[in-house]
Amino acid sequence: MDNKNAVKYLICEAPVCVGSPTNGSQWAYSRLMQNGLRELFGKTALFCDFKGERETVETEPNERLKGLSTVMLVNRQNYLNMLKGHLDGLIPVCLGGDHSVAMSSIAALSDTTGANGIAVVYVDGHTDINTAESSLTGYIHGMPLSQALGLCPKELDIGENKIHLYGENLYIVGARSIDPEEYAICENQGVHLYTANDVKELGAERVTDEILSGIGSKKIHLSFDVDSIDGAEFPSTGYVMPGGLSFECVYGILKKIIRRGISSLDIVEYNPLLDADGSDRQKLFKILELLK
Ligand SMILES: [Mn+2]
Repeated sequence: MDNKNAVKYLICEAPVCVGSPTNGSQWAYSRLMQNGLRELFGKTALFCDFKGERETVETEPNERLKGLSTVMLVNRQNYLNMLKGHLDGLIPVCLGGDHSVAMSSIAALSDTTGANGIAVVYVDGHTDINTAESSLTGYIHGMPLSQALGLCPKELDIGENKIHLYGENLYIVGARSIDPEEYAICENQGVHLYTANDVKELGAERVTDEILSGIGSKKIHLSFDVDSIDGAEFPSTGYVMPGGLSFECVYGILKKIIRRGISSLDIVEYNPLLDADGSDRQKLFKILELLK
């Protein structure tokens, strides 16, 4: 029987927004804390507030890797926090921040398990698999998956190894904004790509079953970007796009994967500055309840 008082999670704040073009996601964790995050978990979680400077001055503005020094400052600390969670036998949960923080979350699981032993389920409206060369914008939140696959320049290195994940163990779900070069990278790397349309056609149930059977016994890092949900249902994020999955559909996918058992989790790109009435925050809390 589960001990309701046993500590199970380490909730880690990863406050960075400059890996994206939109200000605000760096406040997601503090907004959730102000509204009952600690109470939701009770004694089952420890909390790791971000320590130290949140932003650095970009001494050499880098158009190819925008916000590089701040992105890496936050990722280096997130790596250590997530690593500590794994070493203490907890499930670390990274609350971003923009999606650049997935670089360190994936690296922490990989460095404690071995790249061969992990799979990533990436629920996102984008594929986030641009390299520094293929990116049209230079925003690092569009690159964490190519970084994990070892395709990015050394400025983005994090953790002990260059390659943290193999493409055949990467499952992207719900993408609907995909650059042509990203399709090519997915194909070359053997990535399993289920677009939003694929999910609508096949059904969330079948897609999730396929993914879990492909993953087998590997450890799962689940990375959830709120922009996988249609913009009409979850507008508090940097890219509000139509054609997304319904909240109910995304909730069902996350539920099934969490029930199977995950080793770590990201929740990213929630922007509380765009959520005046708190209705999207309530949706996030519904998702966080799945961890109870
Ligand atoms: Mn993303």
